[in-house]
Amino acid sequence: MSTLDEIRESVIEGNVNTTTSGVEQALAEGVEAATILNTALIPAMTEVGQRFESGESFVPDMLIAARAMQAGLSLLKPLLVEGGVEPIGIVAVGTVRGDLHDIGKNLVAMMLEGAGFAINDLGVDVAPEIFVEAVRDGAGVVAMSALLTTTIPSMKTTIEALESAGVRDQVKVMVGGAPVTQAYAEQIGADGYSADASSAVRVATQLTGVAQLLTI
Ligand code: B1M
Repeated sequence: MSTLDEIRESVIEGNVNTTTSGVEQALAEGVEAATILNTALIPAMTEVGQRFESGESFVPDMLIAARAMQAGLSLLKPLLVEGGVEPIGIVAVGTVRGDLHDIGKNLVAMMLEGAGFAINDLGVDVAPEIFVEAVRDGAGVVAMSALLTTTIPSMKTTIEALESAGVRDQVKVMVGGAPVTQAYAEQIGADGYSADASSAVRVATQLTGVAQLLTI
């Protein structure tokens, strides 16, 4: 079994120790951080989700797999986020109200930080008024993540809260997460949508007008 296969299995089993030792080993073998992320960690979570869906595994299995994934990610973070200079903008990132999934949101935050944005991480289960407050505190982009079909309506509620608070025109809103689509983003009046963390960087830089300053 290759080191990447071992990492994938370790995450699926929720084994923090073998996930971290596997990631360390892969890095020592010269495997790129992005390759470890995209070919071992993320596919492992996809597999965990499929097993949950088919009734083969349960919520605790997802939880321990998520812990192992986060442990692996924390080793990759310094490599994915290269020290920026002056921030190119402030992004308030959060998982919307009612939703506790934060791995995708953390990845998006990490990639945006790597691209030079300052991140105001609002966490999970973020109420619309907290996003409003973040805009009043200077965020130029609100980046909302949702993983549940039952929580994506919170994105619309948040945009409405930004409008009611009179700050909608001060901020660009971008949305993403597995159940979110470009069509849904347009329907709720978001400015941008992206399917994954790396395209989130492209969208954020385009929305803020800094894309032309970077080689993205
Ligand atoms: Co949950 N869960 N979960 N879960 N969970 C899913 C999402 C699910 C698809 C599993 C399944 O049935 N196959 C399903 C949702 C079904 C649906 O709504 N259609 C589900 C369910 C049902 C639930 C509960 C309701 C289960 C229950 O209690 N009965 C419950 C809800 C709790 C709540 O939030 N209120 C629940 C709980 C949990 C745990 C807490 C146990 C745990 C989360 C732990 C954590 O996040 N710290 C968990 C997990 C781990 C998952 C799966 C297995 C993995 C999610 C993940 O981290 N993926 C997930 C199945 C799956 O996704 N295959 C599942 C890896 C991550 C890198 O991908 O988050 O998609 P993702 O992020 C991607 C893109 O989506 C995108 O970029 C990321 C990187 O490329 N992206 C953005 C994300 N946000 C973005 C924002 C952007 C742009 C791109 O711009 C702003």
